Amino acid sequence: MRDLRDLPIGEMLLGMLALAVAATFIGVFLTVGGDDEEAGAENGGATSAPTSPAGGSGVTVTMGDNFFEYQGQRNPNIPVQVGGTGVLVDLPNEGRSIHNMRIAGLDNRYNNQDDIVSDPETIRAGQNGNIAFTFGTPGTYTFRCDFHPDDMTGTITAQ
Ligand SMILES: [Cu+2]
Repeated sequence: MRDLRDLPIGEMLLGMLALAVAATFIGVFLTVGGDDEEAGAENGGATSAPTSPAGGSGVTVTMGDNFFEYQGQRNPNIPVQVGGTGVLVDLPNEGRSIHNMRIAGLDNRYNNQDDIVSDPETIRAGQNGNIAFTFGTPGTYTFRCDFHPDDMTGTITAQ
């Protein structure tokens, strides 16, 4: 090191190295800071401003890109009571994509007559939909988004 420092070219190289290291650190800090801000904004958007339910049982399931969210749980299980006057679920679409909810019904199969589909069937970005159902038989019923059937799923347990 000593020998290197004595040489003018060695000094220059060390100086450049120090500058490069400093620049890297500053760059990293700037990058990390930027990411944090973006992530915070996204999280705030997803969790804040709950939409007040229009009525019924007051259940709100938020739709994002691409997930269902209920009480902070993604692709949730939603417990409901068997029978009664039924359940009305509000479905605000807080994402940018179109979404919907389709409940498979008693046969646990999609795209047949006992399916229950959200109103409207296609809920656009920023739009509110809902879905109403009554389960007279205790059990676990699956639901999904028709547009993102692999990503957006969940279950309703009637008991
Ligand atoms: Cu979807």
